[in-house]
Amino acid sequence: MIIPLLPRLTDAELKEVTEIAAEFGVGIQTIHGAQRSIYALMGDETTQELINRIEGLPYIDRIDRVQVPYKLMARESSLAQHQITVGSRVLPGDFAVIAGHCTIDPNNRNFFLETAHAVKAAGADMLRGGVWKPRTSPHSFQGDAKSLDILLEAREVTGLPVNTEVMDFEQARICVDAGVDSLQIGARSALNYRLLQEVGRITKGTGTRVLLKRSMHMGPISEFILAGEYIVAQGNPNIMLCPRGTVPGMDGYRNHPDECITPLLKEKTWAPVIVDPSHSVGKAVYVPHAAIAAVAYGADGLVIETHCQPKRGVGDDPKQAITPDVLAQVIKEARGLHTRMKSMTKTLQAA
Ligand SMILES: [Mn+2]
Repeated sequence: MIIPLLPRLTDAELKEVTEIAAEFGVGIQTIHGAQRSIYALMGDETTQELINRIEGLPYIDRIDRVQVPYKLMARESSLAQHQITVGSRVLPGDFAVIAGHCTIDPNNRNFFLETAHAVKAAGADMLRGGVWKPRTSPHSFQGDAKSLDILLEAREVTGLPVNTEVMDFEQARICVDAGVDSLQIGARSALNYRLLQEVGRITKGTGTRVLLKRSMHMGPISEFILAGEYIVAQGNPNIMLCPRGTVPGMDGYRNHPDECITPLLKEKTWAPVIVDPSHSVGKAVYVPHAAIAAVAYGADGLVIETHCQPKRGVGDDPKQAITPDVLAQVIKEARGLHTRMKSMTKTLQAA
């Protein structure tokens, strides 16, 4: 696959490139980032003749050939300069924190609003709240569409952008129509390639962020990055990768913590890495440790379950949500460490 880029092509130019590519059975996906536009030729086999034809066009500035299986997510991709905003933070570079309930209790609006104000005061940049939840048991609370109104009300009163999980196309459509700022694809859905494509397709050009969690069943790092590629290939480059622990089975922790993959992800892809320490260790008392470890590994941000009264929460909150007071301490430490890690990384790269 090859990527001809800059400057932005006119309609007539794009039509010409598209027609040439079509002769070789290759499609084109246009992605308009904040800084530049890229035109990705998508096909398994790209012949030298096709490359020569396109390279010969007078308005083509450059063609990048990407050799890894993920073409758009790769460090070598023209999207490598792409930046994503989370509230007032610009990633990569800044450090962003997403915090709030695992699940919004539709019958307890005040809890969520109280948490929303408190996480904002603690320094969070985005509010999380589960409207629909994938639960192991069909008898557990599954979430309620009414909670979306509570989430949007919390955004209104705090000014924080909001993130919520979607499990199917209908939920994604409802959220995009409602202007939800960030869609979360959960660990169980991260291997649902059809959903990844649909979410990428309907969020193209909307500015919607996608927080993609790592499936507990993903092995190689490339499998995680390729899941992100599904979304970006549909035209939405606003993707954040989220390690959240892999298979259950370590005594004492909910899952195997995997914040240690952060430097590997950052070496291979430009997408910001937002670590979820809550689902990784799964107990409030361990969450601050895992959060700070993630920052030491170079994370661009954290997503942390936080509840004003964890014991009265629903979903995962009673056992793993931290309080806004603890969140404030974690954020303070995390921001300081992130700044120090950035200068250390610069020193290492220069050495
Ligand atoms: Mn949860």
